[in-house]
Amino acid sequence: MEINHSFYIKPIFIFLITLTTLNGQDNYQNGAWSDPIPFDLVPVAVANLPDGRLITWSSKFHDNFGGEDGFTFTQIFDPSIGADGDVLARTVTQTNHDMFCPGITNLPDGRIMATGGSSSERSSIYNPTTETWIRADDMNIPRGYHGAVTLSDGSTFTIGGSWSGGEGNKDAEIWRPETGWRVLSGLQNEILWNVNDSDSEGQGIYRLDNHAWLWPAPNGKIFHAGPGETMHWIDEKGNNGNGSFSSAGKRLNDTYSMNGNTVMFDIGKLLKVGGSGTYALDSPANENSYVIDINDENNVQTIPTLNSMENARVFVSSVVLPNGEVLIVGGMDKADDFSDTGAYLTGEIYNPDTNSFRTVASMQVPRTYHSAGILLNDGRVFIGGGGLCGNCDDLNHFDAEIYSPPYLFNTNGSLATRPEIEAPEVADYNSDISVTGTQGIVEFSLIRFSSATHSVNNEQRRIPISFSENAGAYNLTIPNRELLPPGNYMLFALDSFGVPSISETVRVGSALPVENLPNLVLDLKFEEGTGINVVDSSGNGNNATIVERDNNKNPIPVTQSYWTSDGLFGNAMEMDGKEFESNSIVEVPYSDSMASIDEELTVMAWVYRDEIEKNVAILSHDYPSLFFGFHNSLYKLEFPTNNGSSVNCYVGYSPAQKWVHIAATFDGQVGRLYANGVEICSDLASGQINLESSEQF
Ligand SMILES: [Cu+2]
Repeated sequence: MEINHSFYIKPIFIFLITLTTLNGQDNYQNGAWSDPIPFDLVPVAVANLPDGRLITWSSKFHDNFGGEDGFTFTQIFDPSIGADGDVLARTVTQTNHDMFCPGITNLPDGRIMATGGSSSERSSIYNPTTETWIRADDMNIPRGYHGAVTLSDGSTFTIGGSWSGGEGNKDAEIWRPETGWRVLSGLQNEILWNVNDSDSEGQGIYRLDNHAWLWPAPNGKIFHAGPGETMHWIDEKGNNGNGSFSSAGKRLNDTYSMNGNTVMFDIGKLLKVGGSGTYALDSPANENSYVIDINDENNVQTIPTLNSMENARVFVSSVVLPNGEVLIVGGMDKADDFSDTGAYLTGEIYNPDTNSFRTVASMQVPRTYHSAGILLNDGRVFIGGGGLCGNCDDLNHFDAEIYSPPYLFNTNGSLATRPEIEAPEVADYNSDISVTGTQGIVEFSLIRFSSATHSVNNEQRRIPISFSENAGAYNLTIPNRELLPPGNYMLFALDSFGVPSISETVRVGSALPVENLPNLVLDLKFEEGTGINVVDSSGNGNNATIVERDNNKNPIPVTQSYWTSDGLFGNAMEMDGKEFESNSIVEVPYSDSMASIDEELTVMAWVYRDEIEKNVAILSHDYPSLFFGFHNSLYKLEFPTNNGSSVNCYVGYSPAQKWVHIAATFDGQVGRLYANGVEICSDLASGQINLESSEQF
């Protein structure tokens, strides 16, 4: 009995030891996956938040898509809870925007912008500080599956998107909080494909302008890398501000690669993987992989990788790692949307030093169409979702998995000790920052906070940072905005074993001011939030005062606060909306600089009207010597000139319950009204603007 017993124990003991050792080597070579982490929705879209958490969302359903009823299921994932992270309660976002299949950008101030998709003209912005989505101004062109990216000046750029809001005519648009959306008529969606692409794409224009790969480049232009055959340089400022473009050649013999992707893993270097010749229809995945070097504008180089990926993939995610390697994960062998047949569970890692791929550990759940992968701020990788197809039960993946890359392990498979760093929260361009930390760090890199859906993540980029060390005190040199578009970055430090730190969040740069306006007379930002003074930021000292008046129009002490923190960006003023006998008004005294307005005038404002019944003056002076605002449902610019002519622009435009950007201009010949960047009224007039009375504005 006893002998038998010991005989049994011993082999089992040896077997366990062997398994542990193999497992250990396995972690060090192949990395390791968590078990699936359950979600209450299919996470189709995902974005990094400044505190390390992720925001994920599906559509107006948690398990399906279709229609555009104006809300979205969202869920926050917190990787810092427990070993594998945890998911917070599911919420429903009401911004009149079904954010399924959007463009996503990470704004310079850390907020997340989602545009178009099922609600094809809408824009919504998530504020991680207040943990709420707000509605932003509508795009001029409705779209879904468009390409979107943050530019080096902080603007959001978008192009294409015939999947939603009608086919074709999806010209580029650009957005700034100060000016709203503006169409770039020189950049039509047709630039995104050539004749070979349209011959290849079995679903026509509906798909040809989908998911553009867009990269702000070291030369300050936008590099369009695919998925069409021909690459382009796009200059959104060219052609008098309407946008211009030129060919940057082809990716050698690569073909149309829809639902493949590119990722910037080093300065001006993109890795291209995967894709297929048609969006769906079981079109086979292609195995063409290249490094595209865009550092020389006149000599864009496409270099084939040394080997191909083991698995040619479509609907694939690429995630750049702190050490410059790229994890290729998910996808399948053919473009069969809403199927897991042919899915690849094995991950592959591209190593830029060897210019080749190797296979690594396999996850448990297929991640095909409608899956999304993204880097976590601790150097692990999140991939979740797949499906969102209603009654397709086993294809709906209400979960995510976390990958720990090999660099997190010792050779025996135990978790490696990670270097530690402390960095400032903000950094400026072309200047140094001081970072303290573990001695002997050999590499620093900044990886931009990003966002992913439908295989595309145009926001992620890794930029290595040069530095010097003095016994754990590091001096890092932050390069220019062309390399680092403004926004939040993860600062990683790597030790001599290649083990990365947990990252520090650094806000790099900020959006450029819209433009230097030497003739700016009055600029009220309404940021004060308290009191009765409103500061003029134009430099002319036209500071304003909040005034209440009695029934005889005499000023009385202000009785209440008209401030709200619910502005489109920051604070705003809430006024009663009465044109005459208003009891709340912001008054600007008459001054030399105001009186100097004579030949030309531009007035712009962001406005949110609760209702359309009232007359609202946005800027008026000694009525009717100047009126800009709303007469009930009419949008209006009116003033007489000094020679008896007058501008009388009236147009039926009465937006309510949403933020709109309104503007009026007069150039000495024509008065014009704009709404969200589109001209909607004009009226000829001659003579000069005549603001002679000394009454306040
Ligand atoms: Cu989709």
